[in-house]
Amino acid sequence: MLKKLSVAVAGFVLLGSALAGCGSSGDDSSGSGKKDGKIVLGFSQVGAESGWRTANTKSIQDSAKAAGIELKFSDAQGKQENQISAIRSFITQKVDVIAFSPVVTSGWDAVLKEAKDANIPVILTDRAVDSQDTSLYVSFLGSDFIEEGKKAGQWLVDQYKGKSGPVNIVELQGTTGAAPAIDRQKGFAETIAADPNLKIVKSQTGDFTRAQGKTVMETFLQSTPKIDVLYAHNDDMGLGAIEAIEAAGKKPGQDIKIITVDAVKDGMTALSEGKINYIVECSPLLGPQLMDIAKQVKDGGTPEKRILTKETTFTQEQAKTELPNRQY
Ligand code: GYE
Repeated sequence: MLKKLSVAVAGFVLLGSALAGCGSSGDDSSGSGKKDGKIVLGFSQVGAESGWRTANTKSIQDSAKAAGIELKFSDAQGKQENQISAIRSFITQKVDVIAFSPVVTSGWDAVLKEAKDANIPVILTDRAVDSQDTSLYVSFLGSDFIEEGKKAGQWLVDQYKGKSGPVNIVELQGTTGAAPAIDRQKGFAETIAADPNLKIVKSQTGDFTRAQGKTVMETFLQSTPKIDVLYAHNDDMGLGAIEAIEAAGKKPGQDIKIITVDAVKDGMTALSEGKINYIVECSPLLGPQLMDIAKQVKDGGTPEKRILTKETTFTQEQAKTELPNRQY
């Protein structure tokens, strides 16, 4: 009896969506009752450059599924032109909502204008754009990267409080022109300015990857006889640098103090082993919030323009406690 009833209900829902008849629709079992069918979300991801990014992609895919949202996912392999064509293709496909994590901050105005003209709301996820016209996107969900840089700098200031003599810092920057690279460098530099002994002696991009973190650290080690501190804009570059430091016969975490950003599992493991000294957390788990915002805009709501993620910091001791719970 129950079975027959549910078959009948399913048939009714199918008929209902066939009558509604608009392209991408399916049954809306999530139940707001207002929608004809599934929300279609086009998402353009930066690439797969780091552990953070892999976790971010998984979070977005899993939460789309859980929220009953149809996700059109496109991987730009680190190239802005690929992101622009993915966004154009989402516009052509008339998706309901577009979200993307802009690889760099500049150069988006034209394509964002095209989305706006097509009445498709755009949500910035994880990284910012430098567009003056903020009406080109409905919301920006992600971390405060300046704050992350400040937290990294503050730890260092506290470490060297009351000590004399120069402290030579080398910096591995993220992708040139990317919001987290610009802001993590800014917040850090501003904060360490409190102590004139703290000097950034070398600073170069490692493009957020382990491989480049290693190569650039090798050149730092060759050209700079005394390195006291490494500040890497993400765990992956820090982990690559650790390989270079060990290959040069030095002890990471002791001969060279290391600060990174992200707190992915591999970074937290190195922190708990004493190879990294401090990690500033940056959460990649943006999926659930992104799906909520997508639903909100589809329902005609106005989300907050800036939605910040909650984050903490980890010392070596804290990493030991947190590590077993780390999901990514
Ligand atoms: O820190 C890094 C990734 O944009 C916050 O991009 C993200 C950064 C993250 O490749 O690991």
